[in-house]
Amino acid sequence: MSKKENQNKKNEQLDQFRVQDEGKALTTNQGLKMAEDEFSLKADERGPTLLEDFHMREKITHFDHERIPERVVHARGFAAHGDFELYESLAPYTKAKFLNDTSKKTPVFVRFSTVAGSRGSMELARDVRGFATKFYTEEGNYDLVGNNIPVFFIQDGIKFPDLIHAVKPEPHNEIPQAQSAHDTFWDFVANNQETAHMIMWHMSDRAIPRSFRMMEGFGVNTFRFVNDKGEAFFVKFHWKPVLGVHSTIWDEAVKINGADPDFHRRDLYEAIENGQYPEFELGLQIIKEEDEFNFDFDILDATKIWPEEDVPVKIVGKMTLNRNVDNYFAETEQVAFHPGHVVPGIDFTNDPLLQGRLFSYTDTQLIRLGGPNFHELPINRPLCPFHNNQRDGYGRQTINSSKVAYHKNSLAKNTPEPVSEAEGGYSHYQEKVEGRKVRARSESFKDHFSQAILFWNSMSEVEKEHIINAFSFELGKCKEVSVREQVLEMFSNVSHDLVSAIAGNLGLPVPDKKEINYTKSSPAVSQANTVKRPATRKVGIIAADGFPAELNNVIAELKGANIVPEVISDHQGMVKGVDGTEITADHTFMTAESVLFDAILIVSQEGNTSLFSKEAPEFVKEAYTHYKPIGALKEGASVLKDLDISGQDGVVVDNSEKFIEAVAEARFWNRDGK
Ligand code: HDD
Repeated sequence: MSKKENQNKKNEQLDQFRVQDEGKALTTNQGLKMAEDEFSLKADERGPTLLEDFHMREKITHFDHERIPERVVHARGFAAHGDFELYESLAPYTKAKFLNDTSKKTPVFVRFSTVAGSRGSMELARDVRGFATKFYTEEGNYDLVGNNIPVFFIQDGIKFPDLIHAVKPEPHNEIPQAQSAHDTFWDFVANNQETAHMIMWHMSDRAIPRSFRMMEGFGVNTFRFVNDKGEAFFVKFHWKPVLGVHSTIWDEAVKINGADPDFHRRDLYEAIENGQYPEFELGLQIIKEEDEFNFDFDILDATKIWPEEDVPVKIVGKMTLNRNVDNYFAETEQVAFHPGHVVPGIDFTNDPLLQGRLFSYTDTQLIRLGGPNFHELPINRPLCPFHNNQRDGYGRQTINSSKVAYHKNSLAKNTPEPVSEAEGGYSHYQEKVEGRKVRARSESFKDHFSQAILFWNSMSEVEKEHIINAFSFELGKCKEVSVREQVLEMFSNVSHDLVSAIAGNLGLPVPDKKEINYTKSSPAVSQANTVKRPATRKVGIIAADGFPAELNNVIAELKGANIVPEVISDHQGMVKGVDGTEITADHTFMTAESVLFDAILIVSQEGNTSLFSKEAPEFVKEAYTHYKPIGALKEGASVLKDLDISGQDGVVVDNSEKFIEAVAEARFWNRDGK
């Protein structure tokens, strides 16, 4: 469904490279049709294979070389194509054409990822999520390479290898995979206290998103906009998901990893295939140059947010993801992002983390994609023409037919020729820089705790409880007591309540109160204040043969609210209602788990098998303990009675309108008198 109808210029370009092998004759890579593909060439039927067998050699050699190095970070990811539309011209701030012309759609390719795990790791790891967008603009590719958390662990790019060495599996035994819950990570945290603010986010629900479609994205670093008058502005980029920001809870995440390690990619893939296209609005925070020093933090420090209440986020456009890739390797694995891929009107600042990033990304593509021509891979090609004097290298595709490959020249009339700024040539913003060459951190970067406190102050009670649990889990997995103690010491600078609760869980003494009195909060960072919609939520309907006729209407109503109902029964195939109507069972209790659904609607109390009467209440109970909406239709209500949950928050009987409202609410934290 998503495929052909969502054509854009990038996909037209990719069409030139798409190959359909189905229905074709088998050939070698040289185009030679082969008469046999099952048997190697042998000296006699039972004899040795011959070196002469070019077909076997080619086939096996290619197979032997199929793998490329995975990304050193963000190895596990999933991507989709889409379009970006601009709501209003941003000409007063930037001359970037794709941000000036509201009549144009810009093709995009977005890759979401986890950070620490390797390419085959589970997706519901407690981790930061990458959110990288490539805009194929008429002026060249612009990459916004962000995360789902607005701040970062470190302030200077030179520390990135240290951070990653600490969080990756420990080198002596390569344990644990895709987890920060181990000694080296927390040792790094306690000994590099600039991590404090990021760790608060990392221990929050943000690190276990419900869906890639329900996360915010942030450019994190401070960039610069330049308009056509040469005026510059500091800018931070935001992506706001139209469905709001939602998370799983830890117990659920752990179980999802077992039930469906591909949970997030499946969710994105299916949403796009179903035509429920994920949408994200682009937001900008803009600070005038003259206001650079008007904040109680340094606006170039990537461990700081610009609180939205102080610097409002201006919503300027929308991105819609509407097409899945045709080939994971060719597109998702080979896409190469770089925060240094900019267009006129977008420039860098002296944010020292950004400066480090500007080196790293090309460098890593060289090893990962095997040479300097990765820009020629179909997914990485700009939509506009590109010409320069760079030549040769592994895998070169273009045939540059001129004999001139140098500048300046007379033989090609001095072309390819640099273009003036007025004609669209990129020209770096002429920032005045003065100072001494030093290896140092600015004094203005040394407050590591105020915004960590701000984050804590902004959390709801439930969010605070989750943060305490996350710290207690992570530190509880650390073997070294000294590491646990150092972390407690460190976070006593953030909240005495927080460390007291964690220390209680760890059975350790509570450190002295050290926190400064910082009362500011930012409601925008709490997920309690997010948008809530029923759309695209997945409802598991437990129904057996003989289900009541009303179910058909309920399913229609759920679909009307853009909810995705899936039927679970004691057998697959068709399930028959009392009135003779049939619905398809998408799952049995063997193929589905309660944690894979946003809500459960129980319709039948018993099915044909004893498994039904055992599993159906289990499904409901588990969803209930995860604070999810529970609906019951007709005899399903007796399951609620048996479980003693009737009348609890978010438990709805025979009322589909109320049930849909509950699905939108998603979690009911006040159950059981809490
Ligand atoms: Fe990075 C990949 C995001 C700091 C070095 N980074 C990578 C990806 C994302 C980010 C989303 C995956 C892109 C994809 O899907 O292919 N990185 C960030 C953010 C950062 C950040 C938001 C902080 C603001 N990164 C950062 C630093 C360095 C790197 C400080 C090194 C000095 N990042 C890399 C890399 C990667 C990468 C090694 C690995 C694969 C790749 O680039 O293409 O160059």
